[in-house]
Amino acid sequence: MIYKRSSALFAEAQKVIPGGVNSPVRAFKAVGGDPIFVKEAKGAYLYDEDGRKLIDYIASWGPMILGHAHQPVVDAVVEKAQKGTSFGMPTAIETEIAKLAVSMVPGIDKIRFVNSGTEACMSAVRLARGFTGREKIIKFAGCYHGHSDSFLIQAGSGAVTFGSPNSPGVTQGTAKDTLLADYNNLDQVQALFEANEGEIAGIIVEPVAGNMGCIPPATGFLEGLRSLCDTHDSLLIFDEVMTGFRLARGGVQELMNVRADIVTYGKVIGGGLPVGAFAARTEIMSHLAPEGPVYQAGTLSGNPLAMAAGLAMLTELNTGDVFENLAKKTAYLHEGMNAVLQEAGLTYTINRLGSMISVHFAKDPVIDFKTAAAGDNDTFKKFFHGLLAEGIYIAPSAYESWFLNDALSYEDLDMTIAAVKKVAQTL
Ligand code: KE4
Repeated sequence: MIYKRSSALFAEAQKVIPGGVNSPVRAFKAVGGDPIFVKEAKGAYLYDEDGRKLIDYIASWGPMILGHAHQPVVDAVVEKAQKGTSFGMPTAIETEIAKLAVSMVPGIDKIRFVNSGTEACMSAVRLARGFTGREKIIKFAGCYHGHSDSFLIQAGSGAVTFGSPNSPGVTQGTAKDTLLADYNNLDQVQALFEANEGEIAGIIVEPVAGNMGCIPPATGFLEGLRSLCDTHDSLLIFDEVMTGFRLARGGVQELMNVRADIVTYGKVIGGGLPVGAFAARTEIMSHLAPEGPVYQAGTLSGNPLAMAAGLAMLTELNTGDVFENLAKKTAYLHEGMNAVLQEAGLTYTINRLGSMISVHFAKDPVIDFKTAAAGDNDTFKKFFHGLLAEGIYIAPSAYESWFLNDALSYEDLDMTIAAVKKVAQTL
């Protein structure tokens, strides 16, 4: 089904923006058709340019955990904007949100704000290299840590969706310092350490993967990475850009009781404005400029407008039981979808953890990139477009997680399950 106004806007956009979008995964390349252009959003609903109301399951890829245009966040942004949005000078609000974030997350003493998850992860790796004096990092096939050169080596998310995990423009000089292992495979990580003894600055991992669909860590996986880093004096970097302030107040470190050395953030921490961050204990963060020699900077880092949105968001999340509510809603959706997909006699598997969930049309359990890639993408395309026609917007790629927001009502979930039931009959 095409949506006239969105398609017209897409044609216009392509004249002046590469691919018509400012981030590839929005272009619907993985599912076909023209992307939907959103006019506005409120709560759990998107309102597209063709006047349709859609129940939203990507929440801007995670940030809108409390729903769109959440009033306390809007109020904070409007108030701050009237007093100036950025000064390039320190402001008190940066300390306020930094103190709150540090109080919510175990194992960190200090935090540096940047403008995106990519910047946070790129900076965290540089800090790990500066702190250890080593050059190599280990990442996992299918995990995505943003578009910095060191990470576009079998990255997940958009890069995998395009089927070209190694991006042109990444030099061999860079690629040689990124070692790859399969997610949930500790033996491979052990082998990499043995083959590169004394050369590995750290491991960067999505502690719950969200860029191959949602893939929880196997039992003992994170603990195993922790132990290997301790044995080899390397740093463990948890990329919590997706999971931070989403799966628990203290993220996966709290949920799984595994401590990282450096943790990166994005998405939720900015309340929908461009904010990333990376955090660690004082011993590590003291290596960062201007205190230490590891350079990192940013014109708009910690700007008051973004900090106001982030502070309002974290303040909302710091009290109440949004994480438990979201986990219950996601379990309800899981059970409902499972029942109707099974009834339709389909081959599928559903992965879920907290408010992250994904549906894979694969016969084997999806535990890493290889098993995620074995999913039937043609069926996923029909599933995506069928749901869209029913007013349900899920991630436009099988390599993405869905993100529930707490504005979703159980009626919305029931409508979604009914739509899945209807679409499942056509697959
Ligand atoms: P950004 O630079 O897009 O803010 O964050 C990069 C990033 C880092 N780490 C993880 C675990 C991430 O998931 C991301 C970004 N996630 C994608 C969605 N899978 C953002 C969507 C997009 O690229 O447009």
